[in-house]
Amino acid sequence: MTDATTPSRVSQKISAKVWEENAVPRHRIQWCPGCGDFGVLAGLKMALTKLEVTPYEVLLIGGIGCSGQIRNYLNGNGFHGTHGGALAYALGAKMANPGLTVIALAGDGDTFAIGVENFVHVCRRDPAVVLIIMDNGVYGLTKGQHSPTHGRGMDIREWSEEAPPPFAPLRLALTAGATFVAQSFSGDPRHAAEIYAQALQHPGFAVVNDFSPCVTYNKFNTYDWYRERVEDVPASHDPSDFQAAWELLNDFDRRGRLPLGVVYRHPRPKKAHGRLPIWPEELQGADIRPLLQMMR
Ligand SMILES: Cc1ncc(C[n+]2csc(CCOP(=O)(O)OP(=O)(O)O)c2C)c(N)n1
Ligand code: SF4
Repeated sequence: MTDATTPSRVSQKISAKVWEENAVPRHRIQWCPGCGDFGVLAGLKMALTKLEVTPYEVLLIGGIGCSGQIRNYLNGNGFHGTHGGALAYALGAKMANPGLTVIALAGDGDTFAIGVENFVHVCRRDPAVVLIIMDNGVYGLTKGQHSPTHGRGMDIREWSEEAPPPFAPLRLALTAGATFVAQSFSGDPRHAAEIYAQALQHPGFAVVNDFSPCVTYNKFNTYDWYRERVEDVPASHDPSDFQAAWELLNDFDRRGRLPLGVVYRHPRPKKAHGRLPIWPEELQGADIRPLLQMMR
């Protein structure tokens, strides 16, 4: 923690249970049985436990969608924002309190449709915030309409104006300037946990696109469909090489495969939050009570 107003880091061993206290109990989780978002929840819990992060050090920001519910299923400070707004809140929270570990948890519709301008500009600004996208190719909460990532793996002849070609999350993140770009799969929460842990340790904006099947509305991109296509980023890949990251995506596309792992990690020296205006001094001693009163 870098902020004098927040408690110092507890160095005791953190058990996974700490992430379940005060959270909605497992039997009351609203997701459909088998939803990919369970894998993200498990992976994130593992990553936070492994890094011995405590709930009071974390701010979890959910978007609106089935995905955004994940925030309620974990202990920790939380905020449920508007559809498409998770990253705007994340950026603001990080600027106000750089000591917080800020994790935005959003759907693919949330991120790449209504929230796409937030996504692009947060990539440019590069705050030390983690974004995990639960990418299921549909709007789950509103009953399965096509999202921008819909159609992944479809025959090119099936694309039409109504169903245009699917969005490419990793390519957009790279182009817009994200400094950590990775992909995971809910069907393998242990592997996802490793990726999340790396994202949490990254000193800039970390994007993890997680293939998180919607078992109710997306009958095409199923767990089996993914299992047949995902492939680990080869150990020989140098994620610090932007050109190599782009070539890797080209190679996977050509072979009809989907990369899992860290595709790009900018090699800049660690200078936490150096690229972001931070106002802890201005905020210290500020009286926000009138503002809160006004909003009641
Ligand atoms: C401004 C606004 N527009 C539309 C909606 C309706 N809405 C709620 S959730 C949702 C889509 C959710 O899809 P996605 O972000 O992919 O998440 P998922 O439910 O698949 O996890 C939409 C369009 C809303 N709540 N607010
Ligand atoms: S509708 Fe889809 S995304 Fe929503 S909880 Fe059910 S399986 Fe998950």
